[in-house]
Amino acid sequence: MSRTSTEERPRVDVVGTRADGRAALYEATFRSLQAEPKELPAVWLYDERGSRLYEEITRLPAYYLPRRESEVLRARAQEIARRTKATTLAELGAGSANNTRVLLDALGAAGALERFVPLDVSGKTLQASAETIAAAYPRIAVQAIVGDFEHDLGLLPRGGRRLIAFLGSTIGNLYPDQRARLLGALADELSPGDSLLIGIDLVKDSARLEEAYNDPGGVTEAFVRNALTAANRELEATFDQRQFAYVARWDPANEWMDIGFHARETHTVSVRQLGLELEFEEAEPLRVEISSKFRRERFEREVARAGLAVASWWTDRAGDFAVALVLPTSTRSRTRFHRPREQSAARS
Ligand code: AVJ
Repeated sequence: MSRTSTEERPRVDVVGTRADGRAALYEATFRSLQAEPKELPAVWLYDERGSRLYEEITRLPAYYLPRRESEVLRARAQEIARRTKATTLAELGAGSANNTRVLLDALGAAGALERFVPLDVSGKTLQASAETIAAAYPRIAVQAIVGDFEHDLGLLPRGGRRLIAFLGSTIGNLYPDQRARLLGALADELSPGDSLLIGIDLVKDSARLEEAYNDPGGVTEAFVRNALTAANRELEATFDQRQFAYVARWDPANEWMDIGFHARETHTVSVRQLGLELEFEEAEPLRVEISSKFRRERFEREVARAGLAVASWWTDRAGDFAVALVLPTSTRSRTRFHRPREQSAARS
């Protein structure tokens, strides 16, 4: 890429990779692998190969999520631009930032946008998408952050009106307690004038959900198996692909897709970097991710509990997927929530 001599700084700027990021990941992995059921955290899915395989998933006919989200964003982008007047668009778990372009177009046309801040755990994917975006939108600065949205929200630049996008139903990968923590952290991070845009997959017919995670060509299986490959490489683990059968099924009680493996027979896996010897029983599950599906009421309640409010809820025509515009509340109800009952009754 050539630059003109008048340009004073690179328009793509990558920061992040906290020194303790790795330690936190190893620690979480150490804990999860000994939990019941055993689990390999979903971040292991997103190395360079995993990010590429996920791109392939987004093109699968049965994997409706990105297309539905794009339908909603295209219908609402101008309204989002008008209502948020964002000067900074940040994106958590940006990946290739495909659906984000709809927002960049609308915010750019509205004239206030100055900066795009994608945050992702995969440095290589992030660098590539930051450069693509910078080339396509020459008038905005791109400031990429290599990081994990559960730990690195503090790295987001401050000032102006910020729109923080969390698209693709990535929020579905979090357990309810992690989700509450993230929404709470976002509530702490948002100033008046800032806003949040969250993409949410909705509860629907279980057959369709299971088809979305069991494509006949095995792309999704290859994507999930790549987490074992990544753990073998980075953690000196001995997961044997032949010993694990891929399973992705709907859990109606928790309303999430449960995605991972069953051990084909009793065997042991060692994870050298973590000092672990894991005993697997025959048919024992190894979870790699959950993909939670939502209902409007529950989502609104969770958001309210964090001291935020759903200002708009938009779905595609089929009602498969929702995008919620979430705003900070002026009266921080999150702190009020924990106050004794008498006090709030006395005020009304
Ligand atoms: C990127 C987390 C939204 O849960 O649907 C796709 C990941 N896993 N197929 C999802 C995924 C298997 C995806 N998210």
